[in-house]
Amino acid sequence: MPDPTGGCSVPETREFTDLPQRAVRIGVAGPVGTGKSSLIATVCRSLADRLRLGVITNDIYTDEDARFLRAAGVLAPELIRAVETGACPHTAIRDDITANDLAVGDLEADHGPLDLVLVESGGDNLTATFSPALVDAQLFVLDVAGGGDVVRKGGPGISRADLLVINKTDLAVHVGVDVDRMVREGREVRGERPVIALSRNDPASVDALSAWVLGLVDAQRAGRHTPHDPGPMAPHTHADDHDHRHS
Ligand SMILES: Nc1nc2c(ncn2[C@@H]2O[C@H](COP(=O)(O)OP(=O)(O)O)[C@@H](O)[C@H]2O)c(=O)[nH]1
Ligand SMILES: [Mg+2]
Repeated sequence: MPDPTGGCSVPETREFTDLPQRAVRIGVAGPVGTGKSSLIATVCRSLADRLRLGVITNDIYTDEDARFLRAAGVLAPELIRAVETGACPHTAIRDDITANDLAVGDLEADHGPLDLVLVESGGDNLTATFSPALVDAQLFVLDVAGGGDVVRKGGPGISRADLLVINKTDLAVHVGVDVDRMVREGREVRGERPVIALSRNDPASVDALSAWVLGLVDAQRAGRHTPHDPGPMAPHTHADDHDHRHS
């Protein structure tokens, strides 16, 4: 009787539930200096005893953020990896996510299983958002020192990231900014999407951020969270690079 498999071995059927669970991925975007690396350090300090964490940083020319986080001692150094984008940061988190996707995959392969990988965008302007193909959810970080009007300047991250963070609220009194107003203006443009006023020196606000992260991880695991695209940046070109266009 002929071999019905034609000599090929038939792979064992695997239940969906047998598949290894991949880490939930959260992207952290926002302008340079708003406190993205510090926020990641805060989340790691707060949740390292509850989640197996990893971090991928993006810098244009260096691995500065990865070195900062390793020096801060928030995770074992091998759980923090840098991607040098070599190009405008939004390219690596949205237009061609290959380097970041591989970095997360390699980190999990080498040190997994992990529960959560935080991906920090190289600081860009108000237009940069992550592709939902790279991260399951994303937060957008502004700070009070950037000015009380910055929420009103809008953009896809401010309006539609899964979470908007108004950071460094401890500085508000020094820079004459009304935090409540910034939060209110954020809520006005974001509808149901949450806004957190954060300072790393304010434990209640750190607890709120940690609760959001844990809720997101739970929702993603339970299939209750659908990654969504905050939307593209406005079409633009780079004046000194005629082949580089985003539409
Ligand atoms: N006062 C204050 N400073 C902060 C806070 N978070 C971050 N910073 C400072 O803001 C600066 C930029 O932070 P960093 O995390 O490197 O920003 P990134 O460029 O967005 O990653 C650093 O000097 C931080 O120490 C905060 O909650 N309060
Ligand atoms: Mg940083």
